[in-house]
Amino acid sequence: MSTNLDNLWMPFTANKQFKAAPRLLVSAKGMYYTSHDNRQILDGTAGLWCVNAGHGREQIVNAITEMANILDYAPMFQMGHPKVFEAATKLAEITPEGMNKVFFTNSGSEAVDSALKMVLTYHRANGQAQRTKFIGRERGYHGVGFGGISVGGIGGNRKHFSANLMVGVDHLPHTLSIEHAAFSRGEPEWGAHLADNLENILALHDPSTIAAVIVEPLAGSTGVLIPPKGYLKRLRELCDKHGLLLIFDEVITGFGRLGTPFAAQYFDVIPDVMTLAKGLNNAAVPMGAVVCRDEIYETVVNAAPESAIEFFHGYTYTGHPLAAAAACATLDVYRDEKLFERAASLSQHFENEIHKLRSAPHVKDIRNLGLVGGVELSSRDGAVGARAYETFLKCYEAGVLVRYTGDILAFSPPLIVSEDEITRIFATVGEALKAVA
Ligand code: PXG
Repeated sequence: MSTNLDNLWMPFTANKQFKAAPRLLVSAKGMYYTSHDNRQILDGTAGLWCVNAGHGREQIVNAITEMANILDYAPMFQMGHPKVFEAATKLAEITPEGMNKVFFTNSGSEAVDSALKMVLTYHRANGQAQRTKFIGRERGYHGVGFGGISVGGIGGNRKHFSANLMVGVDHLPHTLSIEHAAFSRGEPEWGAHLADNLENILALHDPSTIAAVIVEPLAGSTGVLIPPKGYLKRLRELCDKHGLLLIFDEVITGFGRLGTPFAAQYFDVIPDVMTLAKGLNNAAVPMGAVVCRDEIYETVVNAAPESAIEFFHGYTYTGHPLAAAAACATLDVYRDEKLFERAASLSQHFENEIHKLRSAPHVKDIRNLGLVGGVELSSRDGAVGARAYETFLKCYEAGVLVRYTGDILAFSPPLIVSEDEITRIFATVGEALKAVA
């Protein structure tokens, strides 16, 4: 390979291992990447769970190109530009009723940290400044900001920074139980009672000091953990009972992954705040967002003195014109091509195909909902993650891109995937598992 790999420090990557045998993607169209060795790679992961409309969409590319020619950049502090207001309006058309206020960021991590600050600002404006603590969940992933890793529940992402995490954070137990719910199709029957642990945690704190609970409705990154039936409803009820806000981190579940615009609508549980990114603009330009209930915005804005800034937060690139143009075009593509409905209609085939892997070697559990799936493998003694890594490599060699975390394989194809492509993804994984020791 002629590309010099020395200077780049790669994120969440074994740098030495990667640079010894690199895998570069040089272009992408529709469901396929082209690799540096000129092979077509079927994208079983929508990039990193983000290219929901498929790659290289002309409408989105044109919107970005046009905007680059019209307005490269505009400040957003005490200024604005039309496209970012249009993006907020279009987004509010698909958010749950009563959640119409949008704060833009540049990533999911920034969306999470912004949401935490928004909640603290709201409680203060609402006369409850003592509500400062947050409750996250084990195995939660909320990005990599100090706020996000504090409420997040991944040991590996926290251990080097443990002395510097946010104070006043506690965690719910995660909801995965292979013992009680292995090979569940869709939402597991077992586990709604796990939400009641919130009462135990609250008993250790004074509930009136808790600002919010933050969870992914379906935990993606740590291996596709599907919420047990009734769990999220129970969590909502308990938050209401104690006056806590509920934040859904929908960075992965947003934009049709479950066949509805957001997981909130799928589970019929409406949070107070949602964090978004990834599918928001098909990942064509970095962008995230926080969406909140109207009352949160109104309370904060109305509590501030005349002409004073209400929320001391924002980024140079908040609402960047290129990101906003990409968001508007992406939301049009989702609507015009009915891609969320398409995801819903493909989900049964996806479920049937992924569960065919039950008899494949090493498979310990299979989990799925909408167009998300996880296959958990038994780990090789003393080498957690090796089996999934080798399976990922074999799939890549066979022209299919999958994700893995630990010994869990994860699948989240673009919503334009065909039934045949779904079949191919899981058949390829089946073959790979036969070849892995
Ligand atoms: N919240 C959730 C629920 C996420 O999944 C973030 C926040 C952070 O977003 P940014 O844009 O700051 O990365 C995420 C990101 C994987 C994988 O393979 C998942 C993510 C990112 C990279 C890889 O599981 N999720």
